[in-house]
Amino acid sequence: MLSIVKHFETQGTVCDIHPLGTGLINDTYKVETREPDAPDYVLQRINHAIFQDVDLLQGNIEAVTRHIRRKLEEKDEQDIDRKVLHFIPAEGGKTYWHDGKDYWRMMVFIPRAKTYDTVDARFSYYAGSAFGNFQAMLADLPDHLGETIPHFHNMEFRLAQLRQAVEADVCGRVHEVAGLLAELERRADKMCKAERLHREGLLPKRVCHCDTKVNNMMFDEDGTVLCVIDLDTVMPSYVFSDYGDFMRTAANTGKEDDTDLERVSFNMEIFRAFTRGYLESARGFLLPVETDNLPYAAELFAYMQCVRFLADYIGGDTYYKTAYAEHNLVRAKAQFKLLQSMEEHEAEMRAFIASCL
Ligand code: GN1
Ligand code: MG
Repeated sequence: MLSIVKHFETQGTVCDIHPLGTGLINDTYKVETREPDAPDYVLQRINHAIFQDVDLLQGNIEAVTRHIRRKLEEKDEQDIDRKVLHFIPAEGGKTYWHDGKDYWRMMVFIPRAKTYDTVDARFSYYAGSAFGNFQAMLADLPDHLGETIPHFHNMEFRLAQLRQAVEADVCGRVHEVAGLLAELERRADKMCKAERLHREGLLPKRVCHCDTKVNNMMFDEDGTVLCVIDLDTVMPSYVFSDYGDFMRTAANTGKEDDTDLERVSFNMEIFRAFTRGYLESARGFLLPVETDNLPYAAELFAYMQCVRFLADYIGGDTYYKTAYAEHNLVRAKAQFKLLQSMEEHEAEMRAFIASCL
């Protein structure tokens, strides 16, 4: 790895490199430097099987970080280097390095920042306003962003993938999951509503983050949000993506891969706090069709993630990193339990959103 780092324009002498974070896709390392005035760095091996067009990927990320940096400068923000990611140029002038086999990139490590896998109501409120703000800052992005993963949050496409996996049944796992598959099919039509609204010209695509897991956000020591990280999936999507994925990850009383379904349920306190923050910063640009459908957005992302984990399980675990044989199945079941709990709270969600507006 040291030989990889040498191709980037970094400062200081590297004294340690160790794994960082819990992402399911890329491999991430922290690179520490000896000199106190040299920054530490984050080194990532980009999962090239998933992000096949690395040039488009980094082009998107550069456009987004450049735009946010300019916005922060215009607002005279302090501490800008901790509020937007800074990618390091590599030999050849790109922000990635291809070693013949793997693609690598480096960014400056943001000091004294924390990530969390679970957050309380106060942090959720900050997170809501940060993601609303992120979308608002990118509303006038001049560059056109490509889809780094084609059809990424397209529910019709994800269902088609699941059905193909079921049809092929390469591991003979379909019979074990017949009950869950039937529950998913029963909801399929309702869950494809966003695609229908878009085709009818009623629902716009905007620049979204598309991976608003709670641990993709950096918090300062006082709990305020510094910035949003993991920008690989920033692309045009429905605002439902960002609202829904945060609900799915932060407003779950259990874990994404909880083996005890009793622990999994929808946390209304987190829902309320995040929604309040999000609507405060995003209501200026949101259309009624977007705010009306936020309860659907929450359900959609638990549902979509269940479909994706289950398709990967049936297909032989080729996409997500897994720690044991049934891991994707456990994840799918936990997401389904979360969905059921959200469904029970649908009317309550609707009433709260109306009260915020
Ligand atoms: C992946 O890399 P990570 O862990 O932030 C995935 C998301 C899923 C998530 C499920 C590119 O995100 O879409 O929601 O796992 N990212 C990609 O935990 O597929
Ligand atoms: Mg991540």
